[in-house]
Amino acid sequence: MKRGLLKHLLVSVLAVGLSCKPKPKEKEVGEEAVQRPNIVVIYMDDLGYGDIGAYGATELKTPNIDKLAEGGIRFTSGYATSATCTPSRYALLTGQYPWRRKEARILPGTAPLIIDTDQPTLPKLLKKNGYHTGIVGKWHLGLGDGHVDWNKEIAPGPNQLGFDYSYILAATQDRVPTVYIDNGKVDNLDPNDPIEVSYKKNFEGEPTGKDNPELTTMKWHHGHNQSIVNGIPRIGYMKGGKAARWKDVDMADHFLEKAKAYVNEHKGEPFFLYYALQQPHVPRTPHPRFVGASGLGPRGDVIVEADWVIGEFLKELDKNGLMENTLIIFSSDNGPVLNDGYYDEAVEKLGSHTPTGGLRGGKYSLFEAGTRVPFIVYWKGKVEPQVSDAMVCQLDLYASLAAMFDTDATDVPDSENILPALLGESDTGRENLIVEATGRTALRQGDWALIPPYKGAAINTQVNIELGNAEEYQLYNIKEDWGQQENLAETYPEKLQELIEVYEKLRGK
Ligand code: NG6
Ligand code: CA
Repeated sequence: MKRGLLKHLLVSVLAVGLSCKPKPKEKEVGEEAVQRPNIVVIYMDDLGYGDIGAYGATELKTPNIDKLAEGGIRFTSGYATSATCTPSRYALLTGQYPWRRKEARILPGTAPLIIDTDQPTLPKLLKKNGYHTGIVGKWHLGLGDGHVDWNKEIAPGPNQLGFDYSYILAATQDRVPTVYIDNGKVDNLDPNDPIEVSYKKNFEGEPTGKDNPELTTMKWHHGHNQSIVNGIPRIGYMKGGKAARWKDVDMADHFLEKAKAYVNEHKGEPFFLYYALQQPHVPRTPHPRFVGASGLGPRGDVIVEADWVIGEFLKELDKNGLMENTLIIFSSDNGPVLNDGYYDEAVEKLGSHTPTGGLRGGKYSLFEAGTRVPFIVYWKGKVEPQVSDAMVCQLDLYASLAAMFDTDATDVPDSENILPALLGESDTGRENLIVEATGRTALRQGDWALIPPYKGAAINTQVNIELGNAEEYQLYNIKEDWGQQENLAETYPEKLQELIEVYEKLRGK
């Protein structure tokens, strides 16, 4: 508390001091000219545009996230680069478009690390600028060099990419290995019960969701029928490591404890925490105290749980006097999905809740709901509460934060400096953006969305989501047509041509 206050006072005194001086001809240099607030990125998994109160949800209550939105900037055109997890996280951490890297697709739990250790990353940038850097939560960017022994040090991973501290789950909650990894080592591993992981074949004698449905407490709908952990059938096979296996219902509390501990340990220095929550990705496993909390089934319950977790985390910042000195960015890695492979009543109990907020598509889709997500910037006493329509993307955090430290980001050209928009000082964000969904790309520019023709099914019937595939170009005015119902490609041939040219230039075609 004291330290935070002191810091704040010091900054205020300095600011007053500076403003009394005659206008400096040259930029102030040295320690105090550059601001170094703590930076926290709270990143949700599969949370849709309409899944929180501040973005229009009425059936689902998210008071803590809403407080961030009401006291900060609520962006209406905030984007993940992609409609799935790995590529969005790749872009967030590297500032590079994920379609430049063919490995940036949904990864199995055994995939090697897809970020080069000599590549620029957000944590490296912050480290260079005096920050301690940590990640707590979901990783899903691969680990190791392709030959990981889960019983030894697992590297390279986050700690080789600029994170001083990492406490992660390797891939997704529905993929093996179902263990936490603490700075490159499986947490709580009993050396007498080694872990083996395979995405190719089962280990002899190990039950699977496919062959042993009687051992499952959650039923699989598609995929998710391999190794069973805690009664939940997963993607991939795993053997051993019994003591290290996570308890799904405790995951939210467990990550919260780690995030709080991180803040407490590093409150005396500028810190960057990438807090990547696992909700509401499948399997949706609310702690018993949240079961039934939303009335919308487990998907709603884990969103309520995540909101509670965020509230507790904010309390911890507040308790330590850090609110005025912490820049918080809240967003999601991709849009919503209801049935993503388990029977968990997400569809049946949805009622009138609209996870997409009326946008078309969802997770996996090139339509807006795939990538347009809640995006909130909160910095108490610093950022004016407002709603901003500026187009902002997670890809831009790298160049924007670099600008905050007067650091050059020319090594990361895809990332744009939109710091004034992110701090609410300008309503101009990016001019355009290439969005990506399962390897396909599309263009957002101004009020327009352009989707090039793609072969393939119009709808993924397993998840019941429109993917955006069509034989012809699709052009939508998303300002006037929020739900992308009217293809204007034939009505505005010149606009169509203009956007095709922009798209092809950006894609290097
Ligand atoms: C899909 C899984 C889905 C989810 C997704 C990754 C099947 C049939 N579906 O392959 O359940 O795990 O991958 O989601 O296995 S993401 O948010 O991490 O991108
Ligand atoms: Ca996701």
